Order: sequence, then C-alpha cells, then structure tokens
Amino acid sequence: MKFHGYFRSSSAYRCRIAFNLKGVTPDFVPVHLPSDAHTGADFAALNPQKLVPALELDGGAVLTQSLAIIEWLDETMPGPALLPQDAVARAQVRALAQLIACEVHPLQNLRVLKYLREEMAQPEEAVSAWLNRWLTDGLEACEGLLAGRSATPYAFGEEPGLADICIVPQVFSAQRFGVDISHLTRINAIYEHCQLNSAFAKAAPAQQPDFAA
Ligand SMILES: N[C@@H](CCC(=O)N[C@@H](CS)C(=O)NCC(=O)O)C(=O)O
Repeated sequence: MKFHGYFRSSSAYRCRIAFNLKGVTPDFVPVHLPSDAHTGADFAALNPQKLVPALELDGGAVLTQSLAIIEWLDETMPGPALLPQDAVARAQVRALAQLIACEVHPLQNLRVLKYLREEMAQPEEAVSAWLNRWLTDGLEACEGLLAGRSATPYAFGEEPGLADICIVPQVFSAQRFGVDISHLTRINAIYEHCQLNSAFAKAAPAQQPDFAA
C-alpha cells in the first residue's frame, strides 16, 4: 500500500492516526503542497480532485477522501474498531467527524486561502478573521455536540475512534493558524488525552519524514 500525503495536511493526519491505531504501515509518498505537487499530472492521475490524501491499494485501486479511507481501513483491518457497534452512537460519531471534515476543514484549505489572498486580494488580517470565524464556529459546535455526554477520556468513550481522529488534527490547525480555542474545555481535554496515546503522537506533523518547520 502507498499513502500519498503531506505532513501538515490535516486530512492526511487523520489517516495517519487511523493507520497507527490499526497497526498498518503503508509506504509513504510525500506530496509537497507548497510547490503544487498535487496539481501536477502524476498526482492528478491518482486523484483528479488534486487533494491529498490518496491511498493506493496493493491491488491497484486508489482510495481518496480521508473519511472513506478510514472507514475502508476499519472495515478491512483487524484491530480496535474506529466506529461504535450501536447504530445511534455510530451516526453521532460520524456527525462530529463530518462536521469537521465537511464543514470546517474545507474553509481553511490551502486553495481557499490562496483564493482569498490572491484572487480576492484580501489582506492577511482578513484571512485571519476568516480562519478565526470558521474554525471557532466549527469547534464550538463540536464542543456543543459533546456537551451532554459524560466526560470520558476520548470523545465518545474509553477508547479512541473516528471522532478523536478528526478532532486532533483540527485542534492542531487551530493552533497553527493562531485561533484561540482555550474556552473549549472538552475539546482541549480530548486533544490533550490523545497526545498520551502513541498512535496519535506518532502521527503528529512534526514526526513525519517530510516535516519542515
Ligand atoms: N475532504 C478531503 C479533503 C482533502 C483536502 O482538502 N486536502 C488538503 C490538505 S488537508 C489539500 O490537498 N489541499 C490542497 C489545496 O487546497 O490546494 C479529505 O478529507 O480527504
């Protein structure tokens, strides 16, 4: 298996945590987003959407979209389940994961920020205001979704799963963009607890072979 990703990509970060939780180690192929490696013909042949990550399976199939990759992994690999057995709990976990992956993350994506900066000629303060608005709104909504639940070590229980896999990279992004989420006590507690788990710690951007400060 070959995993095409980039150390700072939060979608790739999600997949790395899931690989580690399942004990799967695909070969890593770095795709350097700052030099637009993802928009070239080679990568576009793998993923016509020109976004990382992409996972090339041994049989030749290519999987894209981090949540689809993680669900495929969960369905086909032994190891801890990443989604709950109970259908209601499973829908709630997926809702939190999709809130992050479909509603929050796309608004901070490189191509969107580039568009704001270059085509819309927005100054850095406007880009920061944009990031602050959408990351804060989204993570506050996550905090709200978890508010009525007991304060388990991970978002939905005693074991890590898909929700934690999405929360940790999103908190990393908030830190990276300087968005203050210190008021989100539950989200921060989950993030801190996940750092103690080596599957999460080893997946951190700074631990990746293509890391650059
Ligand atoms: N929904 C996709 C998002 C993929 C995505 O947006 N990847 C980002 C990095 S996190 C990317 O390749 N961005 C390049 C760009 O915006 O030009 C997923 O979950 O895999």
